Amino acid sequence: MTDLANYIDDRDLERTAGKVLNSIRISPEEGLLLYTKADLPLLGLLAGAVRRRLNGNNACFNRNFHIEPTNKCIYNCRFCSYHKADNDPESWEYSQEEILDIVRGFDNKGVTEVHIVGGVHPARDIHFYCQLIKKIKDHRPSLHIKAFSAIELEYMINRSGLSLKEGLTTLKECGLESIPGGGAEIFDEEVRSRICPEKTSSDMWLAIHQTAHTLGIASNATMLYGHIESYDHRIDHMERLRKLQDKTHGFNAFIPLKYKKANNSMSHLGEVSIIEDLRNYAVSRIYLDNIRHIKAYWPMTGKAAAQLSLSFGADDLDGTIDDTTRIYSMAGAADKNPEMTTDEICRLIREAGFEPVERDSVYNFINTFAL
Ligand code: V47
Ligand code: SF4
Repeated sequence: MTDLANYIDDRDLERTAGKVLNSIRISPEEGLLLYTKADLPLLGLLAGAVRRRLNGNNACFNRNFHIEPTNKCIYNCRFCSYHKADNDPESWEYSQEEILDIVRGFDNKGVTEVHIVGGVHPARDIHFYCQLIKKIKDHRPSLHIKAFSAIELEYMINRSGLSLKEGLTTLKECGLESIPGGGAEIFDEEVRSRICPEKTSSDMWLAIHQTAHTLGIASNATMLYGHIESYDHRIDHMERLRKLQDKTHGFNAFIPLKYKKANNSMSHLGEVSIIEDLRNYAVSRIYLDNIRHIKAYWPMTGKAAAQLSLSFGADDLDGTIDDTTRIYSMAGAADKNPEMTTDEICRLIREAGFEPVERDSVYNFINTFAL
């Protein structure tokens, strides 16, 4: 192998790069070194090596749609542009029948997953959501239900007086099959107390995912970055996830979420650059050596940046979406009506030099698209 010393003039960085290329886990200090000292081409090379080891040349996606039952929320996360007060003309609250109408609207489409997340509605409990997912399953049993962030779960389970294990078991029996990664934000307690002080604690977020994993419910994990956090905080966040994943192996994908500034009370912070996004994808790919997939969520990044991120460690573009989510358009994402056809998503992947693969919600491959 080419001597890394010819290309890297920092000995610690050279040693860290050598570890990554030899599949040796890096420490939190070495993760920090990558954030602070490695240039973009080096990060691309290292993340590309890890990505190839775990996922070859594949880039996957699924055919999905979202349902956001309500944007009314008991919390007031400072970065959130989505939640609205009860009497705000921009607030909504769909009944079960209205939600089923959305599901029925996809009856003739080849979607495989419905992703359900929304605000934490004060009056809705586990019975409401159990009934809802049962009705969806009755209507279309093959549709995978990926639903409820840990924040919604904590509230609905708490209200019902059940333990986490009992609450999640009940939801699973009603049809819940996997859990999305929202609500993680940044685990550092001090930062969390400044950006979302009322929200579910980091320990509780981790406990909910751990309990889900032990019950056979897979989940994702997110990290909200590009606001007031430091690189130390990002490493601490990923370290907590890596430790939990060593125990449970229940996380399917990690999704870095870039803070978007429109219409929320942290707007003055601005947004980080695409270079920072790519650096962050790369370090995440390298650091989280035990989470197989890194997702570039294109309704947030935009299509071009999602394409680029495939060369910096990402291997999953989420789904076709079909214009069913508002979280990011309300926070200023360029694409106000996010949707992609299978043909378009395959073209984007191929253009970036990768092989498109349609996956199901737990990452079994359903379809390759041989030319
Ligand atoms: O937890 C809210 C984030 C998350 C803003 O699991 C913001 O497959 C940036 O978790 N700027 C919800 N981010 C969305 C989410 C998600 C998305 C896609 C796929 C999956 C998955 C999960 O959205 C929240 C919060 O971190 N968020 N407001 C904002 N202004
Ligand atoms: Fe509510 Fe989620 Fe927005 Fe926080 S991020 S205010 S929990 S909708």
